[in-house]
Amino acid sequence: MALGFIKKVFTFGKEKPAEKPAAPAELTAEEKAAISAETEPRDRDEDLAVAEDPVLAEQMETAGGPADDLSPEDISMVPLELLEAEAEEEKAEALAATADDTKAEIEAAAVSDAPPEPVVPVLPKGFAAAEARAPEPEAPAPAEKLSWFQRLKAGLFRTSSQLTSQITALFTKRKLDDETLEELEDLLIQADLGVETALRVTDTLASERYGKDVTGEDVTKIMATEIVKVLKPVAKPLALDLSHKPHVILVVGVNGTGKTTTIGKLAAKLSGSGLKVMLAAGDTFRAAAIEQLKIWADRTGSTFIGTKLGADAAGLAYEGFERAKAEKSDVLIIDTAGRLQNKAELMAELEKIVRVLGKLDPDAPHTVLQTLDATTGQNALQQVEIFRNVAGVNGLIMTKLDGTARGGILVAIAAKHKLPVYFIGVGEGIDDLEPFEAEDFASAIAGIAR
Ligand SMILES: Nc1nc2c(ncn2[C@@H]2O[C@H](COP(=O)(O)OP(=O)(O)OP(=O)(O)O)[C@@H](O)[C@H]2O)c(=O)[nH]1
Ligand SMILES: [Mg+2]
Repeated sequence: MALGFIKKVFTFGKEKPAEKPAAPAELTAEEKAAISAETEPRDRDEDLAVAEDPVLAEQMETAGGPADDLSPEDISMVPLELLEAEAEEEKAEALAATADDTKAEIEAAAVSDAPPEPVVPVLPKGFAAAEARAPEPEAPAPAEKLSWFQRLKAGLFRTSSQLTSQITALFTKRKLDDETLEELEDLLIQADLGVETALRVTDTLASERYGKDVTGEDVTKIMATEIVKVLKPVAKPLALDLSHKPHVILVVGVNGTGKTTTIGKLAAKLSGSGLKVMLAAGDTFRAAAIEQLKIWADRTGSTFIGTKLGADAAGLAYEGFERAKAEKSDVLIIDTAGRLQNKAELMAELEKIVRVLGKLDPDAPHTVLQTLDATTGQNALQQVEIFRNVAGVNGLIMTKLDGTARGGILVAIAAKHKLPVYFIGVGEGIDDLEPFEAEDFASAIAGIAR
């Protein structure tokens, strides 16, 4: 049973999560303020509009006034009997005309199958019949969804185009010598790939092609192969040991690196696979952070546990763990407040959360996930170093790989820390989190087709 679950979850990143009904949109603080301002009773004087030039009653036109073309004198001069006789005559003529029209209509209907014309009522002056609504234009066929690799390639386009154009420029009509090798090494280091990977590429290139003509394409191919060698050992699925009930995932990282959003995306995948998920709002510093996680819980059908603003985060983590155990949740994901790795006091708080969870289960937290923002560049290396020492980080997720020119940093982090990279984030949407694949990533960064 547990094994079945594990197998399912091992591949959960590949499965499309079941569609969950979106939670009703929450009102933002501004929207609430706008609504209360609108419903607030206002000063009466302010409400009453005063006409600048009131129209006098005697100047007002009335609908039932005398006809313009007949003066009162004219009317009084016509004998009453004559008027009545004329009226009778007109009535008879009108009746005869109507009878003729009706007869013609019946005859026409008998020979035609066409649907009768709709009766258009005569509207009073000042009104017009609304034009018949044109039929709704047909919705354009949905654009074909890009494959995962296409999305990854698009996300890493800035990284790869910068890198490949520099490599192409360097190797235009040049033989491979020490000078070009050195320039290539600098270029790869500047692209955040790290010294180790840069040396791997130049060493392989030198051993295979030294003194020969080399094209930019030759170099990017070798670069992709070397990047795969670095990434392959860290591209692992997130293993969940569901015998724990719950498997506890603590999510840590610097401010704004995508912790809460990533938790939401993970919860969507897990609950979409039929697992019972609980989300604990361990970021007790900001009311908005608690609310943000609550929205993700609602969206993903996860249970939510939070506490009041400013409460002890370690206490909430403990309480969340106890409740998740009692409710037999499969996975408990604990959000934490973002913190800079050099703020000792905040880092100590993180240490406390880990310690407290360990009291309920010596193996907990079973996974300590760190989110890294791909746009940060080199600083991410140091972030991993410190969070790893303090909180025992044992897995990484790199976010914001869409549209960054610094995607190469993931290669440097993999080479240095050798920590598993479980997923990568390529957008803000619920589905924009994909299992990390070494070959895909290397090809996308080198701008080559797969
Ligand atoms: N483009 C893009 N934006 C992302 C991605 N992941 C998260 N974001 C956005 O990054 C911003 C910060 O994300 P959060 O999830 O709030 O980050 P956090 O680490 O929880 O932030 P703190 O709680 O303040 O420390 C939000 O606007 C997210 O929508 C991603 O993969 N791509
Ligand atoms: Mg957050």
